[in-house]
Amino acid sequence: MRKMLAALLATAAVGAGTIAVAPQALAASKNAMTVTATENAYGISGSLKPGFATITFKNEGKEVHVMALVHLKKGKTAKDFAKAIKAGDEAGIGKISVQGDDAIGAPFILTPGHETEAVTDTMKPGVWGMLCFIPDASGTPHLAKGMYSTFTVKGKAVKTVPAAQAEVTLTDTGITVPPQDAPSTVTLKITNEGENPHSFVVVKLNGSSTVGDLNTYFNSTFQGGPWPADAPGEVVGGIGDLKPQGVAFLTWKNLPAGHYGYLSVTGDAPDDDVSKGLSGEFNIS
Ligand SMILES: [Cu+2]
Repeated sequence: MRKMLAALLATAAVGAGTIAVAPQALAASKNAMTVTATENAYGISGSLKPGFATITFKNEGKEVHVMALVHLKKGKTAKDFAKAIKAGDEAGIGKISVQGDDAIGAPFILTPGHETEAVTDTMKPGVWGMLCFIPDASGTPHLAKGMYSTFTVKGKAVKTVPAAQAEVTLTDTGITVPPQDAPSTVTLKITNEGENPHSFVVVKLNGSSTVGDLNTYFNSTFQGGPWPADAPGEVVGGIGDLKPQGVAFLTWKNLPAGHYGYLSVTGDAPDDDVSKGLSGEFNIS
């Protein structure tokens, strides 16, 4: 668990940016699912087909929550998933899942009071499991308290490609973002040009805190339970692992002006993505 946590908020160099594309409205999509996290459960509304699918993740609780996804192997069911969770069998969950299928750039982690939206076109049909491994104040992972669920992806693939106003590129050694301040509402097209999966998590930094301060806080100081008001920052959005050559679209809406950071939370220290340069800071004006 400590290792999984370490993988979470792991940070550096920012290259020159790209941007362009006139702002366009995101095409209305009916292929959408909303996941609402509280202590300690998920509320899921909507359903997903393959193709371009919108996943909205909301944290309406007092603690940090993640929606980690696994794609169950053909023939494996919600019952098999629940059995492995109840047994506390991390390896068992791995055994019934298709390795690598989860690196789709879906929403991943949020601190309380935030909401994020991502569009991915790489969800394969079948049963998907969702779980939260963040610990409560006593160190018990939320999944052991019932924070897991399943949903099914089925039907005809949706081909509507979202419009984006800016681009972010992930590589194995850095993240390239537009050089200028970001708007309070935007859709980013995120492409992984590296040879390994990477993630893109967006944080709001408090006071003079840096993205490194928040990363260290999460990995070393935070022990679970309610997210403290005096933490170096908050996780306001982003996507989890995105496979090489993968593309995902991340939307944030009405984020307040301020100082922000981004980081890939993929990998375990000392080989985590932050140590390899995948983090940086920006302003929303
Ligand atoms: Cu949780």
